[in-house]
Amino acid sequence: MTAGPRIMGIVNVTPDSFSDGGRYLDPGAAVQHGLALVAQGAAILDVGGESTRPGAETVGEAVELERVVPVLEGLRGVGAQLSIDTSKASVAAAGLRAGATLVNDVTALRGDPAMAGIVADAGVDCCLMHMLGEPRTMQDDPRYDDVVSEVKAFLQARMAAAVEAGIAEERILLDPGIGFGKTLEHNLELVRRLDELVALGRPIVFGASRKSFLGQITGAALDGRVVATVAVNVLAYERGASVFRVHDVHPTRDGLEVAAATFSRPWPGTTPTMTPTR
Ligand code: PMM
Repeated sequence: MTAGPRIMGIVNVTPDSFSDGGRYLDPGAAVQHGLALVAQGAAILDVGGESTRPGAETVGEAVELERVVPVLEGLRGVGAQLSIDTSKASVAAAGLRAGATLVNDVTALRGDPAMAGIVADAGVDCCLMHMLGEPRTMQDDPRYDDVVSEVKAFLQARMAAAVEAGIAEERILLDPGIGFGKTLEHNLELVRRLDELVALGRPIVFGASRKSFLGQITGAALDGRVVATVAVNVLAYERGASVFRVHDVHPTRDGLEVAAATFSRPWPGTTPTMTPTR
């Protein structure tokens, strides 16, 4: 297991994701996009068929399966770990059969009672993310007494529940859920105090790519947020994040290479994680 930052390239097979919705709805286009992200330096590809942007409606299982399975099958063996971004156990199971070895569940195993068992039985990696509320309403006036302490307590509890369900702790990644029920100030506080989440001992996944708080700071529209995305990812690396979920892989890789050359760090945890199991 090499230390150093890992980039998770985003492959959204959706008509309505906030920044790239509709662009890769065709499976062939999504596979080509994934290949390009690997060539740019993505170690992981996160394939999702349901948008979780603020206000998004849920999609049915059949639609989600139809979107993600052909894309995962087309990306199998391309040299990156494949991640399935879903909160449905049936979609996760199909994704694992199609080659994924990481389940990225934005509900942290709360969305579907069968999810924890699927992950435990398959022995694969699993990302547990914090979200306040649900995507449809999460940005309606989110409030915390102390956002970092509350996110930390949540992640600790979800990690305990996952272990209780039979998921090995070494397989777990944690994510503060940037933009999921958080104001601009909440997101910035999470970056400033990310080291408090790193103290949980598991790799931290950081997903701020092109998100609206970056637009609030810079005034930039979606595709003008690349530099802001690189900047916040470099800051998160410096504070201890390990996995960087982004749309813009090449510029993020350049930024993280500089950050990692300056502050090298071992991979968190004692046991190797995130090695493809098949
Ligand atoms: N953000 C989105 C979707 N999935 N998963 C994790 N683990 N962390 C995130 O921050 C995250 C996610 C929403 O962004 P998108 O619409 O660009 O995929």
